[in-house]
Amino acid sequence: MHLTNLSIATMVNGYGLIEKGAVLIEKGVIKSVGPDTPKGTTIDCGGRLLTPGLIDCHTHLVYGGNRAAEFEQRLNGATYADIATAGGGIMSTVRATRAASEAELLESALRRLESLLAEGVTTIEIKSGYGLDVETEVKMLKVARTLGTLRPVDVKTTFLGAHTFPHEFREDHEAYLKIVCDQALPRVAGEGLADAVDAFCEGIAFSVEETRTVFKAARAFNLPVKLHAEQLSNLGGAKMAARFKALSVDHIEYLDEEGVESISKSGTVAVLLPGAFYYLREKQAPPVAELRRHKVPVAIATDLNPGSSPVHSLLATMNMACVLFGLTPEEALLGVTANAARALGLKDRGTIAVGQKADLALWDVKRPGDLAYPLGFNPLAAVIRNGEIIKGTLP
Ligand code: DI6
Ligand code: FE
Repeated sequence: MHLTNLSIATMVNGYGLIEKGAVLIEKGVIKSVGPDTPKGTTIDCGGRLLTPGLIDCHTHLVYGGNRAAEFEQRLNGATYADIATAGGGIMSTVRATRAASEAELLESALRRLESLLAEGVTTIEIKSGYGLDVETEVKMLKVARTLGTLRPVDVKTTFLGAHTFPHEFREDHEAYLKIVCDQALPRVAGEGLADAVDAFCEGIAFSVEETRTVFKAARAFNLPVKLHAEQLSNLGGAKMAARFKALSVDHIEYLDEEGVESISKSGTVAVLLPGAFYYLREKQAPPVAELRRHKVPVAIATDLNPGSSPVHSLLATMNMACVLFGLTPEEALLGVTANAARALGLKDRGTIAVGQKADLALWDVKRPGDLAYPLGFNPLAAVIRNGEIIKGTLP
């Protein structure tokens, strides 16, 4: 397939824009990219914008139940932490997810996945963490894997058994840590159900020490780690994660400069989640200036989850990252392409370059800056995955 008359945002060094460019795809891989050299059969794309397929590198897409009532409670004065402490929050979704069958989880997750795919997403990360017992964690990860066989999308799974302490283990953290490290992890790793391990390091969840225990166990199975860190307070989780060469630290609104320095040294990606910031009406934005100063790669993601971020749009997330955190549209697009790939440890995607997987999105816009600009408008024209058109039509 030889596409011509494109504006190509290669995402190599920023936009890496090639005007009037062409891309040759063979066997699912990008064979050449550069200024127009039309020979042979070509497809004229009418000057449309081509970007890498979008990557949502942090979601909790698989879950049971609904938490709209908590949205109301928060707007009536309760805080996210109040609701969690009273047994709602994550635990409310845990109860619903335990009660749901695999088929039910699959059906509701498919619906959400469709929203993301409609905007050019070709790779998505999905976490467990609403089971908090071995069987339900396994059930969630299996559903996540199945999603990737039912729709044209690559699913990367993350084991988040350390999302919070389930109520039955509220007073005995050690016992739950044993279940996570000695039962769930060996099973999940043994069945190849997880590509990474995550934890929620926060006052209302796991301490830095407890998280370290989980990370040690993950590394023993050769699984890379990532962390929900410094979302509501600065506990120093990101600094500890850097010592484990974490793929990413996510949220990080309260990360201080010392923390930024340590993730800069470890090559860890900073994943910003403006949806959660927006829904929880947080005041403290992540340290964007420090991240820039220390040249930390920044990704952004929906954090799609029923509690803090019922956001089903990566384009809207790009817009929120610009408006709420002051990212430039260029940084926002890097955040859902090149840097999102990096946050998942994927080297074969996220840019348009020779040898990269041909996962591409074609947009009815002329400039890459047009993608983060509107809210609630979807200019997607077509999606190519592994070199095949899976959505829309090429002109
Ligand atoms: N931070 C989040 O954003 C999700 N998990 C986490 O640790 C949300 C969890 C939820 O409220 O269901
Ligand atoms: Fe999250």
